[in-house]
Amino acid sequence: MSKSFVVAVCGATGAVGQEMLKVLEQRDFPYSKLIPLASSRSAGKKVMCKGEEHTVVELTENSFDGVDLALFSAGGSTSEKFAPIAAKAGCVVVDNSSAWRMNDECPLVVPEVNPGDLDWHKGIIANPNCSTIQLMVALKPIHDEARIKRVVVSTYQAVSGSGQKAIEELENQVQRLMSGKPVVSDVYPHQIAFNCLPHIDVFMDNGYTKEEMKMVQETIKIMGDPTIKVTATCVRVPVFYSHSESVNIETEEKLTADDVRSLLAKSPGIIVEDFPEKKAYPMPIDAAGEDATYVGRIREDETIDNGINMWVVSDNIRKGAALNTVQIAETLIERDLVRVP
Ligand code: NAP
Ligand code: 12T
Repeated sequence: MSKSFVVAVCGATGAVGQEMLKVLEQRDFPYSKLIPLASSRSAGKKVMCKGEEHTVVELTENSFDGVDLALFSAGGSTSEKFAPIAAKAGCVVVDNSSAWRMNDECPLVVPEVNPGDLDWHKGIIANPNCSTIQLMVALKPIHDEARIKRVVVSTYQAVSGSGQKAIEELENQVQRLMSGKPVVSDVYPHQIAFNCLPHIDVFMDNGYTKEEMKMVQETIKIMGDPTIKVTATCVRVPVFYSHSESVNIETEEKLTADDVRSLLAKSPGIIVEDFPEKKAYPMPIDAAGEDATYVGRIREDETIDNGINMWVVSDNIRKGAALNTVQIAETLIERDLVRVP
């Protein structure tokens, strides 16, 4: 990567934006200029990247003049309004919100799975939901090998997925409960400390939550295969970083547990950690701060002919958001696609 780009990070003060700056630094992303954007609340604040201090600038309609690439994580309504403005100014947008994911004009990309979809971008590329991304990394090699017919997934999702305020809410509730004080819930509808909430994002008319339906619909778009059936239950748990998923898979062709272990061990972005005799399996506290998607507890489902159960864990703020976004940007550069057609 010899060329350098003017890069804007929109939402640079948030949980995802801060991690984006860290990932840009760790991967030595080739920017010639970095512009951190946020609301007027944070304008003037300082953020760090590659050892240099940058002043946060308020996001406005003129923020994207002369910008090559914009990484958005400032909420759905901000993306809805400003992503088209950025694209119109000739800037390629990689968006983390759910605003553009199901739009037919926008590729929805996990670089290990469907990098080719970047070829048809028209200026706005969507980053999938965090729970979908780690599921796709783990399912793609299995689908290629044995064709997946149906997936039943239950998630155990960290509070960092709902932003900086939710991280503080869990911290505060734990402290208050341990000192005998009543808890306050602002971000979540109920106490999250020492609890589980089977409710992420809003409820839909069919009784599922929007988070559950994102997993169903985004899987089909990313895999490019409308025949894969997914059904999901999404649960918020009192974990700070990394989502965990219990995944039951039914395939067309038979795969043994050993087949799945060796297949996943050689697949990009995956680390297999599956040694029950050593009590070794993926856990959110170990995956936090890491890049890989960890897979363990791989077993044959003994109730059907071709079934596999497994446990999939990844840092929701890194692979689930910031890292996947930066990997999309790197892939755009590799493929010479940093231009709006
Ligand atoms: P957060 O910690 O609450 O941060 C929000 C960021 O957006 C802050 O930088 C905030 O700036 C900025 N912002 C808010 N309103 C704005 C406005 N009107 N104009 C400009 N900037 C504004 O939230 P987060 O967890 O980082 O999440 C941010 C986004 O990423 C959300 O859209 C969320 O859906 C998405 N996300 C996606 C995934 C995924 O599944 N891929 C995972 C997590 C989050 P101030 O400092 O000025 O308030
Ligand atoms: N409600 O980007 O609360 O669609 O964990 C990501 C995370 C929405 C999204 C969460 C959410 C998204 C959450």
